[in-house]
Amino acid sequence: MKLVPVLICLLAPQLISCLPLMPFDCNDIHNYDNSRPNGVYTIYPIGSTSAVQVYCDMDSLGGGWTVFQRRMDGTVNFYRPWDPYKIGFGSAAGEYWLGLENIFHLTVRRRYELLVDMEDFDGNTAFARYTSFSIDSETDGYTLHVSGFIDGGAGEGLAFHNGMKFSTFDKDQDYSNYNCAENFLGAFWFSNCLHTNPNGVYRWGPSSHSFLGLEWYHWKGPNYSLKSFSMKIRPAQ
Ligand SMILES: [Ca+2]
Repeated sequence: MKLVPVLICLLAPQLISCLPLMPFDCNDIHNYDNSRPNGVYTIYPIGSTSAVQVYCDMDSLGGGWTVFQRRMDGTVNFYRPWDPYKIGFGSAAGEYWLGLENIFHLTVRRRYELLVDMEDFDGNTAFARYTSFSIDSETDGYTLHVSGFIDGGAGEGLAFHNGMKFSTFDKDQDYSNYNCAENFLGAFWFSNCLHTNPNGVYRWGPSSHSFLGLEWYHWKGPNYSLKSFSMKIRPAQ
C-alpha cells in the first residue's frame, strides 16, 4: 500500500475506499473488494496484537467466509490435546484449526452463520448450512450453539452436538462414560459421542472402523472418511 492512501485512510477514511487496516474477519476483506480471490489473509479477531492467518472462501454462496477448520490431504495431525485446539494449529494454506479462542472472540463480537463444505473421493460435493453459530468462552467449555439448518445435500449433522462443550483426549467434557476424543481419535463438541468427526483421522474413503475418519454420518454413513471438509463462518445476513 502506498503511503499517501494509508495516511488518508488513517486521517480521513470517508474520502476514499479504505481496506480495514486490521480486518476482523474475511467478510471485512470481501466487503472492501469483492473481487478478492480465495486464499490466505491476515485477520485480527482479538485486537491489534492478534494477527492470525486464515483461509478466506470468497466464492461459496456469495463469499466472505472465514474458514476455522479445513481438511484436504491428511498432512496435518489433528489428534492433539487441549492447548493446540485452544490456540490453533496447522497452516492456513493447507489443513488447519483456527483455535477455539479465536472462534470465541469472532462469534462473541458478531452474529455468524456457519457453512460446512464436504467432498468425497468421487468428486461429489455437499454442504450443510446453519443460520446461527457461536461458541461460549473457555470458562463455559467453549459450548457450541448452532441452529437454523439448511440442507445442501449433506443432511443434518450438528444438532446432536449442539449445546455440548468441546472435548479433547486430555479434557473430557462429553456426555459419555467413555472418553469420546480418545475412542474416536478426534476432538470436537462430543456428546454421547458423535454424528460427525471433522477432526478425526484422515483415512482416504471407505473404512471398516466406524466414525474414526472424517465422517458426516447423514451423507456418507459411519464408514466413509471424506476427501475434503471445511467449516467456515460469516456475519449473518
Ligand atoms: Ca466422558
